Amino acid sequence: MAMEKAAAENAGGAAPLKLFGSWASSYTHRVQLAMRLKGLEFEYAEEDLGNKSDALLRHNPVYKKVPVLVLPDGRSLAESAIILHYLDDAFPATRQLLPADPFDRAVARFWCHFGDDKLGPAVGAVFASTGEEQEAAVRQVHENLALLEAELRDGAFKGRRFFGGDEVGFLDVVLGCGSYWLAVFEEVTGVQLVDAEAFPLFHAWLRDFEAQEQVRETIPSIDRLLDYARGLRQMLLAMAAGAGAPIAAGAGAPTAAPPSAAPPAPTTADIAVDI
Ligand SMILES: N[C@@H](CCC(=O)N[C@@H](CS)C(=O)NCC(=O)O)C(=O)O
Repeated sequence: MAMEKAAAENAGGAAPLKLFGSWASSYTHRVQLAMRLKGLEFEYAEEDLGNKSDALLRHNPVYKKVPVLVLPDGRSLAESAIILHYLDDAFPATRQLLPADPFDRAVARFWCHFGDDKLGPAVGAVFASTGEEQEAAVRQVHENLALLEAELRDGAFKGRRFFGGDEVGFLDVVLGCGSYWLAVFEEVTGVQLVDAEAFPLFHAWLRDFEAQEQVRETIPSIDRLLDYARGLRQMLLAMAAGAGAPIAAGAGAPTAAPPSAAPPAPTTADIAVDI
């Protein structure tokens, strides 16, 4: 089978692909899941985001974030969506996650951008706020989910089991690896985000995605995520109270790295939630 051959070739070199990641990072999970779906072997290095390794800073001096993929020859790539594109290009004999058609590829990239630019930050804002600010963030999440629901019902993804078609593809990996945080945040904040009646197609897609074998291998246990999210929310709310300013949430969900609390006092721009 082409995939097994590619995996064997990928494993047969002197050094395998190496992934720097963080256990709770949805961006890291994107790359782990993509490599599992492709049957690519890789070494994994867990980063302490509160005390980043020299290797991570050397490989990603621009953003200093995980995930980073290091190739067998030592070159490296950062940014999860870029890594996913690279994996499709560099291992053409493996299962392709992006669609073949140029227009469909562009549509998948567009909705990937939407996930990182609109949906993720709105979810992060719900997690990191309370009161009226949180209510506004919940409205934004619902507006964004309604846009995805409409695409599943009548738009680009109508009639498909997954965004990628019959199988999990690029956009499923991108959206799915952030979407399990919705349930975690619902539990921690007590706010309902994915109402199965309001968003039946999105809800069904997420359940189907989460049931996939490679997804179950990739996503940490809900209890571990809940513990982590509870601690992080407490810390964020305490910091916001100390800063005397509401919290701004960044794209995605929480990192293990506490934002700097050193003087000067954090402003809204310093406190972000990236999961
Ligand atoms: N746009 C980036 C986001 C990566 C990201 O936010 N990574 C977080 C972990 S989820 C991180 O490394 N945070 C450490 C920091 O911000 O210092 C991607 O898609 O890879």
